[in-house]
Amino acid sequence: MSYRPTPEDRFTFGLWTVGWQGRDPFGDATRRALDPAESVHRLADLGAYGVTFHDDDLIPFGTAEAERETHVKRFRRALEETGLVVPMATTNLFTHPVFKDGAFTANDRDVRRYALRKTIRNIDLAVELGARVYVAWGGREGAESGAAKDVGTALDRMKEAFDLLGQYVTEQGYELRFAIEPKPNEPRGDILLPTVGHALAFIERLERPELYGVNPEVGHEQMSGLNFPHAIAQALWAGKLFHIDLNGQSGAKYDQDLRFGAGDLRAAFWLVDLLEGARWQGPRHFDFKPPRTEDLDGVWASAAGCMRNYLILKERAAAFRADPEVADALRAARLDELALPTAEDGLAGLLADRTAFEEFDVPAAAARGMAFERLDQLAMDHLLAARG
Ligand code: 3MF
Ligand code: MG
Ligand code: MG
Repeated sequence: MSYRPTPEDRFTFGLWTVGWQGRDPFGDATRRALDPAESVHRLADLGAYGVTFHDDDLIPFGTAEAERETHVKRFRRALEETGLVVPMATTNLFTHPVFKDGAFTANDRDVRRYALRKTIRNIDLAVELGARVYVAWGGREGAESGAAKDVGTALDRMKEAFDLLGQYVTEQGYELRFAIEPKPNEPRGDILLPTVGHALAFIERLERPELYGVNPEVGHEQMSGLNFPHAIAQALWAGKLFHIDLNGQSGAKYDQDLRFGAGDLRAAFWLVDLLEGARWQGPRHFDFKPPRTEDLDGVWASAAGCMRNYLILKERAAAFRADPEVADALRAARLDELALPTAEDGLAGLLADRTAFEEFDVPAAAARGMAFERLDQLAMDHLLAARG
């Protein structure tokens, strides 16, 4: 297997990922700026399928109206030359100081109105460029101190914002759905809608819940010490996985945004196993940061590594699932039994069944081994290519 990506693999990258210049809270940029058209060409050469962007990645903040089209044209030409597509776009509501206290939930009402207009303006462009998903990451929606944000009221404003955006796309007849991206902290001390679970619960309170899903990011859930494949499994179960941000993270610390496969490799293996097993149709989108130690060659090596690692893990997961010994171990671990309804005989049947309680052999059931260790070692062997 060559692990060479092709557009059929549906790998996409944010312009801001390879374009990250390495500026962090402690240090200046270590790399020059990349022209979006240059990134499009380089990513196409590497075998990517598409690119995504924040409004400000494409059209620098404050660009005069007359100049906007020049940037868009250049980008569009690069897309045409390479065949790359734009499945998703998003709004930068976090870099400019005007958003220092948030956008949709800023205490200042005029900032909230401005944030909505900035978003709507980019939604028009996103649709024009063919995007079907619009991501919303509320990085500045939060607080560093207790009384500064009335969380219930802020959630009212968040709901108001998403309902207005839903109304806008409905009235325009756009085929665009929203994907909310949770993150627990950074840049705010605490961010609203911190995990996939919070976002899923929030969505059900919106006026048009069917328009909204989630865009979970590997490292963001892991920053809270959560199991990312489990979050994705629940989002899939709820029919709410609209998009995904793939990257790497080592434990609960700052948002490392490592290339996919770095960091928690076992979580990456189970994630790919889950996505491929579910026949996930959406793009495999990378939201990573090539470390600031790298020059531009290192940036492209890092981007290529994201795709290569996905393909390696896809192959490893397929080998795991195809192994007859794994099938046997899955049966021994009674996964087939988990798939059976607990009470297909209904509540009355359950209550009438003496073997379910009065005659249930509790000590025997407690003594049964689950055989999970053999199963997990088989997974480890496949992950490490230690099974021929
Ligand atoms: C920050 C992020 C964001 C979002 C992006 C929307 C800058 O940790 O993950 O990247 O992904 O704003 O897609
Ligand atoms: Mg991140
Ligand atoms: Mg992200």
